[in-house]
Amino acid sequence: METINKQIQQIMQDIKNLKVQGASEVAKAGIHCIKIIIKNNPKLSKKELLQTIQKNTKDLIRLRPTEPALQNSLKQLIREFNKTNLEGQKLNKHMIIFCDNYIDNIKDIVIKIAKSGSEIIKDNDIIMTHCHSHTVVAILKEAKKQGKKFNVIVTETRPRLQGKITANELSKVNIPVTYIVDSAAALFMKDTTKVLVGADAISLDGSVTNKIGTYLIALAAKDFNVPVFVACASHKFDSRTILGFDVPIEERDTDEIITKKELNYKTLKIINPAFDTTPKKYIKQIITEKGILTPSNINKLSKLM
Ligand code: RUB
Repeated sequence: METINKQIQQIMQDIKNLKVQGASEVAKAGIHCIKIIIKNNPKLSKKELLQTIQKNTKDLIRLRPTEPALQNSLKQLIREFNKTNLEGQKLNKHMIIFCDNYIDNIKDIVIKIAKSGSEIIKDNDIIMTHCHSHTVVAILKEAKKQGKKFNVIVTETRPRLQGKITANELSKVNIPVTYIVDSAAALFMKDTTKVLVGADAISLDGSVTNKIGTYLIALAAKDFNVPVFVACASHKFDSRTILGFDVPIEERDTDEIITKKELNYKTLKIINPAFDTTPKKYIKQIITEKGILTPSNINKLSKLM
């Protein structure tokens, strides 16, 4: 049991410290974590197992509060658990298969979005992207595979520099990349033909929550008439927004920006929000596995879920 607990703690730590990052990967890791719990607790009663799952689900969600994909995935898992009449070993087996299928489904969704999203990439495009989205990288790799010739501008993405991951992954498949600091985005917008970013959450009003700085890039894009595309699986729809709530923005440790040693803290406040929300008027299209939507018809997603 000790080793299992360590394994679960490790997954949670990896999610918290961004070793596992990007909404889709976080959702997959969350499901994987619950799968380990189910697999290693064959002797618990159905009620005890459900309580253990629910407790760990809460812990997982608290790690990254701006992640509906994680929340929706875990909710589906609990729904399936409650729906089935199975007990004991049969229940365990059923839920383990459910977890494996769920993870495969997330992978398939990314492949599907890559296929349809690659259609927006044209020869000679200069695409600006921000942070590291597995979905965006998949689209760009697919477009490259199709023989399209384009360049990508990658912002470094302060404070955790996930842009480095994007730049490396694209360079590895010979896509030309220009790596810039975030504050150079407006300067480089005049050369940009499209902005393509991922998303952590989609709201009922069509706004998109993604890595901090996305909103600023969208504002610059608007000024240069550059269309903004968002690649986003439908399970990132945040149903709390149906009730009128905003997508909560995760605040991270301020040491990610600057350490306490470096500044006089007496009159100073440091805030480190991980995400921001771009209003729908700055977004041209949202590429989902259920089709390419405009922000105005995003409410279709709530019906399709
Ligand atoms: C990553 C980020 C990504 C989205 C989408 O933020 O903002 O654009 O999560 O990613 P962080 P994906 O590094 O803080 O997790 O397309 O992989 O789901």
